[in-house]
Amino acid sequence: MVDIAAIAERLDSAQLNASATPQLSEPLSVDDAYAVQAASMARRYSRGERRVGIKMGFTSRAKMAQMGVDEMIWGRLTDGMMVEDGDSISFARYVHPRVEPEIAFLLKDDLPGPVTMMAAAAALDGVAPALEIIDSRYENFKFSWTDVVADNSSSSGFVIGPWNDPRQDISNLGMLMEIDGAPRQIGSSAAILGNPLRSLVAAARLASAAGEPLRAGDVIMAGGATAAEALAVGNHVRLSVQGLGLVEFRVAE
Ligand code: 0L1
Ligand code: MG
Repeated sequence: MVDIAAIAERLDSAQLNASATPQLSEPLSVDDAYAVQAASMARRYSRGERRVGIKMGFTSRAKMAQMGVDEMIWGRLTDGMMVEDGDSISFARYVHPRVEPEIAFLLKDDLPGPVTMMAAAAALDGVAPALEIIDSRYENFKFSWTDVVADNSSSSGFVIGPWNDPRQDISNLGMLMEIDGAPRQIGSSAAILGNPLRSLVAAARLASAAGEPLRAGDVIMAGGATAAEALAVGNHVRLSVQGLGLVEFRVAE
């Protein structure tokens, strides 16, 4: 019998103390993995953090290939993970952070799933360029599919740029992620399931199936469009998305 609470406590402590934990010794079922995620997030909520949305993961071939998995995942976002556009993060608060270029959505209406792409688009208040800071709590950033789900899908931080009018075609926007002024990842929003809106549709379905349907005001991160890049103290990360603008942050000690 899997001890959901004990694994949740272990992953939560690894996140709180910014210290890696060994890979789990027993394989988890998908249901157990999401139960661990929910239990570890309940610990964060009990410390005062508030759920502000969800993130989708492994929605692009580049991310699946980088991490050796082939199915999407999701995780919860809290206000404690929010980083203001242009601010600095403290490297010491993370185990081995990485950054990846994304598209973020803001909902103006509740969006219980399953939904069509048209209904998902109609529920949008805004769309923005965004950077996700991921940080696996497992040693060497190595995990199985269910282990990363248990670890809240490596959610760690997110930075959102300017909100734009969602009534535009976002299916194939050029994305350039620079670190310290040098191009590090170049891609297209099309890498995210052919159109990031499909990730929102999947988010609505998965969140509803978990009994936490998407609500007005929620932020949804669509998933990395390219592979992620490791962060180091002193880095300045900047993402430019065609037609949506810029988002950036710095890495301090
Ligand atoms: O956006 C993504 O595809 C991130 C997946 C998070 C899991 C990870 O790569 O650690
Ligand atoms: Mg991501």
